Amino acid sequence: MSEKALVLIVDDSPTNLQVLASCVKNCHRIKVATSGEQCLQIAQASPQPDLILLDVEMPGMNGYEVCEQLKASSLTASIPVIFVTALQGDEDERRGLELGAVDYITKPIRPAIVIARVNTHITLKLQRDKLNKMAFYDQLTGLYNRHYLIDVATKKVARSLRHHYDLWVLMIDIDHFKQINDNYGHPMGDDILKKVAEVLVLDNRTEDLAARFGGEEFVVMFDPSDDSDAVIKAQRILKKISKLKPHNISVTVSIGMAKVVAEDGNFEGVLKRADQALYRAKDNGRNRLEI
Ligand code: GH3
Ligand code: MG
Ligand code: MG
Ligand code: MG
Ligand code: MG
Repeated sequence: MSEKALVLIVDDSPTNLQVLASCVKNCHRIKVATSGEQCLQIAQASPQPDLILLDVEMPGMNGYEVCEQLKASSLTASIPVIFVTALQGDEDERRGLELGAVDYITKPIRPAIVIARVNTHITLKLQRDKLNKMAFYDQLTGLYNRHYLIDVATKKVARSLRHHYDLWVLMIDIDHFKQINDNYGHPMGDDILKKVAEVLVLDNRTEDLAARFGGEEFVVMFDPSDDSDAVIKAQRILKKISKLKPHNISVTVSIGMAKVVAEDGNFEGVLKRADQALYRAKDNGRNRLEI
């Protein structure tokens, strides 16, 4: 059996809605929509459905148009769609599958088959979600991982160079973290990594990026209104972390910061300069920032 999920059932006929709902509702939570337009609205809102059962023939937008729009938006593209329709022709089915639907069920429906197919696709969807989460996020801190950072940061740097707006990179490294591990144990070290990560997340605006670069090193990227705004943000992070005192342990970080310039060429270039600045911050006494 698949896990309990949220299924959106879309059909203009109340009778069809009822029949489909009675199939699915024992296994899953359901939402219903009576038009294509309503389906798009519900699909975008949180919590998003894990699967959509979609009628084809409806007044207003038909199911094919709805499916096309769902697949065109990054917000809804990963929601599996199963057409449930009276259209029996090969051509109709081919069209539905080509538009990105995972399955095509014809009416009159056979409840046991509907449930089996729904469960199969929900299992696959939830597995895919889990894999995506593992691919993008650091398990310990919940921040983006290095792999995702490099992917997104590369694009961010290219965009900032093309459109000539400022983009800053902070390389943040916990001071004497090895001693913290040695003195208080690795599990305590892990907890401190989480607490430091929380500060970075809370300080961020939604468009900023915070990632765990590795071990006890973090990268933050953001586009401030001006250079002093960038320094203020870095100082604020320094101060917030030094005031944390998790478990009454004194924890500080050093920050190296760099603004993307054309000579950097790419993310690797600007990251190298942020890393050099970090070395200076360490050399100059730690718990400080250098540009
Ligand atoms: P510095 O101020 O020069 O940065 O000193 P440091 O001790 O922080 O630097 P160093 O690079 O020598 O040590 C980093 C330590 O971070 C060593 C490693 O055991 C620890 N570390 C890396 N990843 C983790 C982790 O996931 N959990 C814990 N608890 N420790 C980690
Ligand atoms: Mg219909
Ligand atoms: Mg380090
Ligand atoms: Mg080190
Ligand atoms: Mg360190």
